[in-house]
Amino acid sequence: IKAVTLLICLLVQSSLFAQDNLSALIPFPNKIVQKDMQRKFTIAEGTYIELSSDSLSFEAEYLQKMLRERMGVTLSIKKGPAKNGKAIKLEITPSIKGREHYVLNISDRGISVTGATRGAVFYGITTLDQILLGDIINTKQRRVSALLIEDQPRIASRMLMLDPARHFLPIDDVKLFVAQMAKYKYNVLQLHLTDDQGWRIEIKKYPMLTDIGARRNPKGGMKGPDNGFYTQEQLRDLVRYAADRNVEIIPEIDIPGHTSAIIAAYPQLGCKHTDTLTKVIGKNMNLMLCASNDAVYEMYKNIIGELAAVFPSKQIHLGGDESVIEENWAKCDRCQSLKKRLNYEKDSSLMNYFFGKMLSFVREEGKLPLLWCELDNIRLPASKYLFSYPKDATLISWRNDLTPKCIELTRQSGNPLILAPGEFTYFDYPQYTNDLPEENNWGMPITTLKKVYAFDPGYGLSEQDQAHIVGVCGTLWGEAIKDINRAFYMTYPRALALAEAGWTNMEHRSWDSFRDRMYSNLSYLLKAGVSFRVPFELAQK
Ligand code: TNX
Repeated sequence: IKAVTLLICLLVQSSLFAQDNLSALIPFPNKIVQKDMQRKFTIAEGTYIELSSDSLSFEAEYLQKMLRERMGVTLSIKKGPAKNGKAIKLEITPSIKGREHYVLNISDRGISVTGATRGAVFYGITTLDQILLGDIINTKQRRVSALLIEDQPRIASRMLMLDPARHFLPIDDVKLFVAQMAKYKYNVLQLHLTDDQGWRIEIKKYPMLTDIGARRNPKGGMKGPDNGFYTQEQLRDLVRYAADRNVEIIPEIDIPGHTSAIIAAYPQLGCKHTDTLTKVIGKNMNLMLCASNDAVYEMYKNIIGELAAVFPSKQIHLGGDESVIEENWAKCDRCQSLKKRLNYEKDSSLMNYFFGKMLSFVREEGKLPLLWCELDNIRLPASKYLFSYPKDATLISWRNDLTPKCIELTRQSGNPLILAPGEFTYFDYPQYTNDLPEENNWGMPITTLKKVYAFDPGYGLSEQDQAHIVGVCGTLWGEAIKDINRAFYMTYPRALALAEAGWTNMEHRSWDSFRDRMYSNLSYLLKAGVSFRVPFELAQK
């Protein structure tokens, strides 16, 4: 039924809307200099892909494959200047300012894609890909209309978050996810590697973390969806795969809450530990690492060391969300004496002690910390007894009601902020009434496609007041995500809307235009085997 409805939807839409060289561009570019559309570059037998240096060979092959799929031609790849000028040139031009700023120039004599980095050149290619996707008739005739695009993003970090901790996703599925997000110019994947339901990264010094912690269902061997982990080798390979597509992987190991899996493997790390604990992995345990236990710090120092060696990202995400202090630290004798010794009034102030240590391990590895903007529910104004974020931490906001507070907190403190407000960017929220066959974590809230598109990462603040907002993140918690099809279904098409919210300046954004540009992208996703929710409601109106 879904497929038939989709086809009808696509047919109706494609007859209603123009198919031209701008009609599939998502995110929409920030600067387009439209040229005479009658002038066209024809891709013929002798046309080849020319690259300025070997460092662009991945991009050249990516372009070659893309042209083969779109136009049925296989162009050869050469280094150095094109003899007859009939080339698609890829070039690194250091003088272009901006790491992701690309210039795509299509004239009747050739095409050039330039930028200061490989990532920028890659983005020029993804834009060209969408030009061909939209301009059906010219593409069929192997022609591309003249056009000049000089484009760069509004927001530096355009992120999606995957949660293979709750349900394991095999590494090849994570790669598929990365390949798709890269097409829409997302540049960071936050990988939530540890939680109550699973420990998903091999740590060589502590094999029990995965022997026990990666098995939510102790009967299932290491087979998914509940069991499984990534070897460091697999993760290194993933990092390279993503880097080729200008995607950085930021690993998250969530502490001090969300730690049932590690505590199941090493019960002595928790505040309350009983013999029954060892085999139970899963939420509702409300367990926390014990702030007063030196073994916790020793172990995490080593874990962070191994993590830092696998992921070249400058940042390590240490979580910090949803700690149940009352049930853990407040009831733990050793924590209470530590609190007295430190002269703290509140149990929550132990967070300062806990993260003081954990963040120093991150810094020792030459990395910067990332934390959920939630510790102690950021009850403002911060007093010395509450947790205060160190200057080098980037924060990521999540709960709807906390986002304005987080913006204000970071505006004052100067900490960089990534926005992931639930009502705009949580992709585990339903997309439309009753569209979730599986149990949903959240119940009430619904994040429609239109709502995501309405997201303004500047929150309507003055340019100065939003200067510290460095990222947006589409967050997909995994409690109800049993496999990659489900992950895609919840992510798309909402991720298209968020991609544009993160990349395109407000003055170039329009819902009507986005909606029209979305349809050809849905047909692309269908062909690529990427599941998505059909936004029936848009066609019905
Ligand atoms: C809260 S949002 C969480 C996640 C859960 C989610 C849904 C956030 C920082 N933490 O651990 O997956 O609720 O249950």
